[in-house]
Amino acid sequence: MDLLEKIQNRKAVVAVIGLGYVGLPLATVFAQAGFKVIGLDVDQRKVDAVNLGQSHIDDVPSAVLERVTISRDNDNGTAPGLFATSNYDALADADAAIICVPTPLSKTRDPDLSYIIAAADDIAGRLHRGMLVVLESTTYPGATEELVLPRMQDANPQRLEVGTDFFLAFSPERIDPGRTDYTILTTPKVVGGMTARCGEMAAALYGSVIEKVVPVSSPGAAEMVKLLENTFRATNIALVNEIAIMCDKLGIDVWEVIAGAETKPFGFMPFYPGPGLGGHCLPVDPQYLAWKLKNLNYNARFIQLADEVNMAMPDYWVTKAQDALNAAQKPINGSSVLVLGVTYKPDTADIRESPALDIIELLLEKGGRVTFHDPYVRELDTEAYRLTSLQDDDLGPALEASDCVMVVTNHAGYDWSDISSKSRLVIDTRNALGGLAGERETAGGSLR
Ligand code: SAJ
Repeated sequence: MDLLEKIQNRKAVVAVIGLGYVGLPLATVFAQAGFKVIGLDVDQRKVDAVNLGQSHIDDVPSAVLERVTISRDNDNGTAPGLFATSNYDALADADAAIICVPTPLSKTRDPDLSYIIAAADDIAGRLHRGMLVVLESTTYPGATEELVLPRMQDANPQRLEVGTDFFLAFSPERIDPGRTDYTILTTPKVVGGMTARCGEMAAALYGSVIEKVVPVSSPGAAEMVKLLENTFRATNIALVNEIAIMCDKLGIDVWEVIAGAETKPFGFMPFYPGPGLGGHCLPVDPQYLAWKLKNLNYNARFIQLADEVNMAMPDYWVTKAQDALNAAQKPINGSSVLVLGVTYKPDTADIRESPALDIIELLLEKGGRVTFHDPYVRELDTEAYRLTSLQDDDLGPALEASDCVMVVTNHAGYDWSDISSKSRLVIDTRNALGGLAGERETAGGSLR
């Protein structure tokens, strides 16, 4: 039975490398669809937890995971279900291997490709005829062809040929943790194969679980689709952050302006000013594109400028706090500042690249006496400082005691009316207080 038939009969064994916020949901939906799935991860704790039906990913409830996991013992080859292992030799049993490993930036903000390379090497040693390899991790255009393909071809003495002996594609992940209006099954899946046959195999595999598959002509096109999506967001967020600064200087309320622009039913898409650009996607993905183009002697100016604007927002907001305290004849040095919300976006527990971390560091550098509260975060332990969250969810006393309150992440659970009434000075980076604030500064800062 060839790969296509195995996929159509759900007899294909699918390996997912990396059981994080992308890999675990993907492994789960393939298992739910009746495939035998091998979940691979270097973290033995994650492997053990998955096999016990204990999920470490919010989007995969443990009750769901429990229903699809099978232990290795009753594994009879292609029995449907998911089992997890840290033994990459299991790849020898896989008909398809999907790479869902991290693609972070290094300390010098260059791409860290070590995880992709390690996964490719892990597969290459077990590559066999008829196997499909798909890279999902967000990366620069050309990575699949330049990093993964050579490792597949060179690893085998019999030198398997792509498109005939094995198949290779790129398919960007579009998982948005916590989103419920679009799920992994209902979000269209872009697929770009090294050859037409590669694309056909990858489309057949994803098409067996995901509602809509969107074939493109090559892995490079698919890699670029993802980078366009997230570069579009990062640059538009930077644009609206700069518009906010302009409105501040013009004495115009940027939030009123955005609300007005939003009434245009076509040709406009709202983005909102904030404390900066956080998360593991937007601050990172465009840098992969810029890095690739730098190697081609091209300067990706929009990405560079957007990065500068977004990364300058924490300083902009701390300066607003400093100026507002100064207006109340209080130096920031020695003033008590309460930071509300430290995750990178509301109603998530993720603090990766959160601008709140930079805001707190800047406040501490200026001598501010900083406390923070976040319903999802109990402690911040960075290279620059270590702070424990306010434990008491009754914020009243802390609000009243603070010289300045900075709203950095507008979690849905905050009582903005209470915060507004009990705070002497609020610097509101998210317009969370909206009309609640008294006299408002134009860029969303409100003074008491
Ligand atoms: N942000 C703003 N203003 C905005 C929108 C976002 O300041 O108008 C900030 C957020 O506070 C956050 C950062 O930008 O710090 C990123 O926010 P995000 O809404 O883009 O959320 P992410 O980083 O989780 O992006 C993910 C991406 N999903 C995938 O890569 C699969 C992105 O492509 C999605 O469009 C985005 O979720 C989404 O729409 O929620």
